[in-house]
Amino acid sequence: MNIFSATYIKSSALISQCPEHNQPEYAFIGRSNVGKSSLINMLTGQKHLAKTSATPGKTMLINHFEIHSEPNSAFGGAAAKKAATWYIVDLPGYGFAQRSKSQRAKLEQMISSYILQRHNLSNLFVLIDCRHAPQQIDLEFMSWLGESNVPFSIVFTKADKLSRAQLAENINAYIQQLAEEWEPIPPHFITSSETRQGREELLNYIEEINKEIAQL
Ligand SMILES: Nc1nc2c(ncn2[C@@H]2O[C@H](COP(=O)(O)OP(=O)(O)O)[C@@H](O)[C@H]2O)c(=O)[nH]1
Ligand SMILES: [Mg+2]
Repeated sequence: MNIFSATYIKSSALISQCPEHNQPEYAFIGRSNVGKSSLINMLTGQKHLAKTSATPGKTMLINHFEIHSEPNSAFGGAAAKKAATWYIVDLPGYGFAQRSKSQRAKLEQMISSYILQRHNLSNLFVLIDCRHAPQQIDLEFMSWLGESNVPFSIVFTKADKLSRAQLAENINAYIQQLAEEWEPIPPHFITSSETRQGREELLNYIEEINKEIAQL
């Protein structure tokens, strides 16, 4: 897939303020600082599209970006070249301990109503820092997604921060942990916003879902 434009649309505090819900939408979520904004910038090829930060917990709103893309396959004629419009959503991070209890409750309420009520949410990408052992907060969040029938996949981030052997070890350990609860194991991707590892795989995955939706 070739992304030829990515534009910031708006930031919303409530689902009722989100843009029109007539296009497939892909949201990115995970703990504060896991690399959500960096991944969005890497995928779109625009370094400053989503605000990245060394200080965790900055994104407090639902941020919509509109994407225009086309398949990069040269085959299949005009139909296969059909351009697509879809949204990327940068969500606030969860589990940021330095927020007050009431602030956290408010954010959780906003995130869960977005996830459960946004009809055009085609897939939620749950980001996991590949350096860490499985964390309860992520596992519980994914269990809740499963119970709520929310389609999601896992994106391991910051792969450049580990050696090849350590990366393989950590991913295997994570998958073993997932296998205790999930059959089949949710789709997963290994990425780095530094080296652009995983970019093609993620964009192809999105393209496939977009195509399925277009055929409905
Ligand atoms: N080395 C490396 N650093 C990353 C990567 N992704 C994000 N970071 C850094 O991690 C910090 C948090 O990233 P950000 O995208 O703002 O995380 P967010 O809070 O989940 O949106 C920033 O300092 C980024 O530069 C990655 O793939 N590799
Ligand atoms: Mg962010």
